[in-house]
Amino acid sequence: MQVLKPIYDDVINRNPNEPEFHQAVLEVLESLEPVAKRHADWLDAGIFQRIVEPERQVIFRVTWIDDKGAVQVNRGFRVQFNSAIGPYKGGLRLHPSVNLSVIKFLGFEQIFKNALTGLPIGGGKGGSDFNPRGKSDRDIMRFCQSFMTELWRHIGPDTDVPAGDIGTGAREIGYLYGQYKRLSNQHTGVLTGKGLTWGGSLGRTEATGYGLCYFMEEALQAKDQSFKGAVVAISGSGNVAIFAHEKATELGAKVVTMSDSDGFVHDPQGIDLDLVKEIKLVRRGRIRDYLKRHPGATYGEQCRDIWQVPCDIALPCATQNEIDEEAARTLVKQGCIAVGEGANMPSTPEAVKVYLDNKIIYGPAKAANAGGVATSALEMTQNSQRFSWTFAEVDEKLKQIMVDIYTTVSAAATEYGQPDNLLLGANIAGFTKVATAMYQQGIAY
Ligand code: NDP
Ligand code: 2IT
Repeated sequence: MQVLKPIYDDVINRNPNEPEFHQAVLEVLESLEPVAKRHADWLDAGIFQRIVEPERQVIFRVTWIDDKGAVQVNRGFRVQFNSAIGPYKGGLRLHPSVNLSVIKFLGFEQIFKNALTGLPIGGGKGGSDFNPRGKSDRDIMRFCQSFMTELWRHIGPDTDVPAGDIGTGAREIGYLYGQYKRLSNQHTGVLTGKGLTWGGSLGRTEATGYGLCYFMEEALQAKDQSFKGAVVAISGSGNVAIFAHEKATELGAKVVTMSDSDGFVHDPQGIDLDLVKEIKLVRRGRIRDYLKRHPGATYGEQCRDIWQVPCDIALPCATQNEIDEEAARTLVKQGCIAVGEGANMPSTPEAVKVYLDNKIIYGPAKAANAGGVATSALEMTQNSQRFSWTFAEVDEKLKQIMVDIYTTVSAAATEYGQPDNLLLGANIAGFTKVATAMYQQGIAY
């Protein structure tokens, strides 16, 4: 990095103790160096400095009373990063590891991902360090209500539209929406991932995992490869992982691993998805329970050892930095030909270098997992029209969006001289759209 190095240094100095945010910014700025060299106008207009600074950040106290009557205090976040091309849009993460750095890295990535969808949505992210694990439905409800009691004044269907992420699924969106409606006296598309009888879109639940497979199938076919007959390793067993498994299997692959934060299962016969759905979605249990019904499978307690299982295609769908350099090298050594990121930033920068050096077909998160937020934008469209599309209509649109993202990203990578580097292509194509909008909208003095 040369031209953009001072901007990166400034990010480090002004945002101390935010390693995940630094990591996400570095990855994008490195890709943008050739863009900065071509665009003196964008440098002059301070686009690069502006895009790494959130437009607004809200941090708030969330107090709630647990089942035992004890007072609990959590911290809530909403980072409204960039609204150049549409209202802020992005999920809410509920996990004890949540802090400002995590929310800022996710919000920053979201800007470019959302631009790649081709739909009018800006970038934002939020969440809390609340730990939903082991909590009763009533605890979850009281937390969500208290969280929304502050958040509601900062969001709106044309301002900022939150959705799900880790720890936030259909149940939480329901409680959040109920509280928003109570406070605002309005029934609007202020959240996505809503229930199907009150404004939700068919296909949103499946969209991130399905979209990941549509994107990867396109990238694989460009290299005369396919999911058909492939052995696939998936990490995670939540929303993204489950529907990635479903679509990969439909496309002819055999998925042999899934995991949660305690460990992973390896079933060489192919993971029984109905059982995983029952364990994780119905019972909210642990993935190790899989062995009770499939004693031929094995269980490993170290999540990262999942990447030692030989596979043709790896789909990390759990969390950030779950594949490091060593895991990436193991994947390559064992014959893995493709990595598609369902999770956000699941690969460390060193792991990404291993993929690129070894000509792995690499689908970076902001392109490969954009199907979820794209379908959220389709939910917003349906809400505005007060109309709903069929599952087949939504799924067809999702598929086309993922094919279009692949085409856009691949074309940008080719234009900048590295046709196989989809990360470079995704960063440049996403940035170009947002930068153009920011430039045209002028500078606020
Ligand atoms: P869920 O909460 O439904 O599932 C998360 C899964 O990942 C669970 O199996 C969870 O295990 C596991 N996990 C979470 N944290 C860790 C950790 N620190 N170490 C190991 N395993 C972990 O979330 P989603 O499926 O929605 O999200 C998964 C990833 O996909 C995230 O990176 C998210 O940002 C990204 N994503 C989600 C989209 C969506 O539409 N939902 C869209 C685009 C990206 P456990 O059950 O033990 O907690
Ligand atoms: O990371 C993501 O893109 C999401 N969690 C989905 C966000 C959304 O608004 O649907």
